[in-house]
Amino acid sequence: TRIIRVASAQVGAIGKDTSPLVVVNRLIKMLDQAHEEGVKLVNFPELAFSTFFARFLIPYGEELDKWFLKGDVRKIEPYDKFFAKAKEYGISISIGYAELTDEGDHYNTSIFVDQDGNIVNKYRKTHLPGDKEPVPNAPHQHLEKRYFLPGNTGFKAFRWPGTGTGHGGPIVGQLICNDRRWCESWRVLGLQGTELVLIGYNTPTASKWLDGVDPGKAGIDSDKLAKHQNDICLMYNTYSNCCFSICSARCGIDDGKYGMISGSTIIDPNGIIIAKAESEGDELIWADIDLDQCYGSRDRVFNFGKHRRPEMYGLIVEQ
Ligand code: CDT
Repeated sequence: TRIIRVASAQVGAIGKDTSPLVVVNRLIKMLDQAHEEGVKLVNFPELAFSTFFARFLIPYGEELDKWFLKGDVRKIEPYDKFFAKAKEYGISISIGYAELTDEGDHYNTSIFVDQDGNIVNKYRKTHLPGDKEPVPNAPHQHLEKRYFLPGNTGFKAFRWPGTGTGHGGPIVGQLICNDRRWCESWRVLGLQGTELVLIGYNTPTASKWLDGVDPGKAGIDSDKLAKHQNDICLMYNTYSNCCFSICSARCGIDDGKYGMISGSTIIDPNGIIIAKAESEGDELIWADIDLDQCYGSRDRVFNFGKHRRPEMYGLIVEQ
């Protein structure tokens, strides 16, 4: 067995004017709890340090760049306190933030920082949802295509060494929010033998306005429908790629009016949810996962080498 204790840190409402230090202290509180529980890895949400600013129309330039972090995020105040605490506890983390590069490019990014404080992987979000131009008359906007460049890192699996689980460490991959809805993202990680997929999300409850789905037709309200769609993509893709997944929500009602779904999960290779957040706010959930469990279906029904027919899938990669 290769058992390791992992956690998902769900982060509740953050207002437009909430100070970064207040957010950092909330995240540290969850690190404290993780440390008490003997957790080795904590997964945090997409854009975890601020409110989901892509819902606002913000002028390009200085005003927009205030939402972004430039340079080594581990060394920027007050975020440095969060990274120092994780290192002190020897806890590895995956966390999302808005990245401004030295060249002036903007990305929706996630980093994996190991137990010694080293950045082992940087992933930039591939599938950017929403719009470049504001949608007239929508109650609020989703302007990721306006503020971020499409990620250029690709879905790169990496080793997380020093965990004591043998085999050179777990094989890990990162995805960000909308990426989780696309089976292609998962399969590219699956083909690299990924054992653990880490995901953060900001999913508005008002999906009728944002993605064209009419919850009325599904007979349930938009919050329930969005949670259902979140669960099914995670359960199926975790199962069909023979891995574990940890998924963390930025949720709650920001500024009293912008609702986002909760429902953070840890899921096993059978597609079973083994831990799930129950609140609409900050909450740490954890589970002991045995990475050897990835290899049952990997050797049988999802033995990629034996059963896949890539020669029949060409349409998927045609433009
Ligand atoms: N942040 C993010 O990617 N959210 C999307 C909602 C898009 S609705 C225009 C998601 O897939 O959850």
